[in-house]
Amino acid sequence: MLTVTTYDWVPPPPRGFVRDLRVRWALEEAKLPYRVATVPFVPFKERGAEHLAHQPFGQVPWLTDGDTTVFESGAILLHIAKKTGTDTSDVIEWVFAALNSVEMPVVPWTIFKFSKLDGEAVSQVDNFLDLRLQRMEPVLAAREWLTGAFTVADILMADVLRIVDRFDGLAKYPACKAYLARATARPAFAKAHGDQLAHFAAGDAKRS
Ligand SMILES: N[C@@H](CCC(=O)N[C@@H](CS)C(=O)NCC(=O)O)C(=O)O
Repeated sequence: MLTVTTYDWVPPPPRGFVRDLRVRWALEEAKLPYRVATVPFVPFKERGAEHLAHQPFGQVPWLTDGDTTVFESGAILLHIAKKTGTDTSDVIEWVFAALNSVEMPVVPWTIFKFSKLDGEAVSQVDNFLDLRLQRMEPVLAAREWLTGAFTVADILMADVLRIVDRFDGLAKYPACKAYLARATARPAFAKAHGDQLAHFAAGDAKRS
């Protein structure tokens, strides 16, 4: 049995975006049965040795598959792709592109958006992200999915673009927006997203 570990609860803002969503989505697409386990959402200093043994940065998610435990959402999705024989070179390159080329500016960009900061550093990160989206736009205008069929690379690229779209950062990029709409219209996304929201709502109930 495969086990995805996430937090037992998070505050409302990250709900629907916690990265166990990527893992749930990939497992739903692959039709692989899995269970969800939790670690307590506590301040970093209180995260236990068991948590750090699975995820050295004290984050989530990680996946347990028999005796194997995998952290980093990209590595987990490649592990799932390997199980389904879809870990081809073009998939691997787009997995890295999603995480290492597009998500790289998205993370600081999102921090700036949440904190409503402005200034020179913010403009530089805006420009960095724009450069990546300007290149993704013709790529996604020319194809339905990154490598022909829908794969884990699309899950990662779409999930990264969801973060940008949350702050309306795709307004100038209609092909990116249309690709995101195609990806999130998939039943496996709806199931993964709904399950994550229900999971954290159940966490609310346990806390009250
Ligand atoms: N590169 C990691 C990032 C993991 C990550 O950012 N996890 C967030 C939840 S989405 C987390 O655990 N945040 C709490 C923290 O960093 O203390 C991955 O893709 O798995």
